[in-house]
Amino acid sequence: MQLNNYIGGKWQDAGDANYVPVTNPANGEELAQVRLSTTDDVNLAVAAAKEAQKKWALVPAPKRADYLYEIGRIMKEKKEHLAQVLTKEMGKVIEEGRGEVQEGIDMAFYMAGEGRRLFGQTTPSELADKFAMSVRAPIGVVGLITPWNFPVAIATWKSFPAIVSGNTFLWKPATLTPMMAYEMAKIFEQAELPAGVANIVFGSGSTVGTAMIEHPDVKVISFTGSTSTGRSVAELGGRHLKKVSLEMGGKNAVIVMDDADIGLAVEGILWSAFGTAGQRCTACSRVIVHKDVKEELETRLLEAMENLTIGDGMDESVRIGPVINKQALEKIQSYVQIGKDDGATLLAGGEILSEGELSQGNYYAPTLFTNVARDSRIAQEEIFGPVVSLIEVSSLDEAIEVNNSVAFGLSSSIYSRDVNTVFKAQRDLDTGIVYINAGTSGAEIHLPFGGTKGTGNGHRDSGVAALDVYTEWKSIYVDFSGKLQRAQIDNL
Ligand code: UN1
Repeated sequence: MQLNNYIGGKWQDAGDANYVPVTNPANGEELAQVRLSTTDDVNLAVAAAKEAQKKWALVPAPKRADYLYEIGRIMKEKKEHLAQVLTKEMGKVIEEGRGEVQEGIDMAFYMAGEGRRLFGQTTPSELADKFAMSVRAPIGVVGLITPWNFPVAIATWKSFPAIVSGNTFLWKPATLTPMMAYEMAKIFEQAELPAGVANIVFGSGSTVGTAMIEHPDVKVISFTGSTSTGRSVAELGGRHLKKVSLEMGGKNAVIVMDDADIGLAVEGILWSAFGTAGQRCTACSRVIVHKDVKEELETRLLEAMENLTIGDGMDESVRIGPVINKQALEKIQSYVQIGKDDGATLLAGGEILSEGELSQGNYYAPTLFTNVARDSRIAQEEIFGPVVSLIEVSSLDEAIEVNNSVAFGLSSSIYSRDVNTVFKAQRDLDTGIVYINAGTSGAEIHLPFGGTKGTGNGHRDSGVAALDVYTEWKSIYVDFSGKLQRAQIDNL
């Protein structure tokens, strides 16, 4: 199967004749080939999106929402198929594949509801017989750059608020996971979304991403991916005065206090650290544990880790699938070496798994380090794999300080039964998302998603906050006095 661009409602060959294979990380099987695009393809897509946007902006928002209801309905109907494609191309276990598709369905219905809200504000004027209001106005053509770890959900977080608020978009999915974008294009077509509202251009960040950011008709860039790429996106976007929304890395911690329900904490850590093989920006990669329960937590975590079945995510009994590719395996392995060299104690894992059938795919053993120094590289840098570091502390204040000592601020979590402890923690943990008695992952789509510090640049995906990325406030004054009224002068 060869994947081509979807531009202006048509399937179009990309200009670059080169194809990149899409392989199943569970077994190396080639699933498809994706044709790479050139700057010309981007220009074509932007032109189609710009043309379509003029009409789309005039479609009443509740009508735009009807397309989202239809998209959500089709996604629901195709949920199992979509989940299977997702698991095959990305590797996450099928249960999580279904979960991710569900996240997209939820986003469709949630944002469709926004079509009947998109609330503005009315504000009293300081002058008599004058009415004042502010409304959300669409911005134009928006460019979406999405990562491979959530090939469908993250695209829905961005594209659905964009279209319900009257924009059209150009989407560059990750070249490692283009099949979900292809599936979504088919759904847009089936939902009869007007041509040019949704455009998909496959290709590399350096060509397609750069061309999108530099194009004068692309007004907003929404990016999710690594901090280093995000920084380049922001720099280039800044030069071209683009509104840039960034969602980047995490170094999320679970804090386990001495009064925590340890069994519950173990379950939360396992789910957040090893789910999606640790390849979530919300993954737990640090456990900050009170010294009085450290030993118990280590023992119980190790016990529980023995039951984690590893293999092809299509097998319903498997809990941990492969990582995305060989480079990811190497990166994880090099961090494990750094951890050992820095004097951390390796309690479990720490190796590439290559026995039997596992040799066909990219499998890394769930890995647990303890006695990790809080400032060591494995405790500070994002690894994006199934590796978790235990750090010992003696008090809540110290735990919060350690949590906040990293360059990222996406998600954090605390396990404690004490109401004072958890209320203080939710206030002082410097992250965009805080969980009390739950792991660091599992954000729901109707709440703002994003983080502080190196995780982002102040914008949020998801929730009502996403509308701020794709709309501009327009303030409207209606003077019905029939005479000249001067604000700041005549009302004194
Ligand atoms: C990501 O890892 O980029 O909160 C997104 C979660 C998911 C989304 C993760 N709902 O874990």
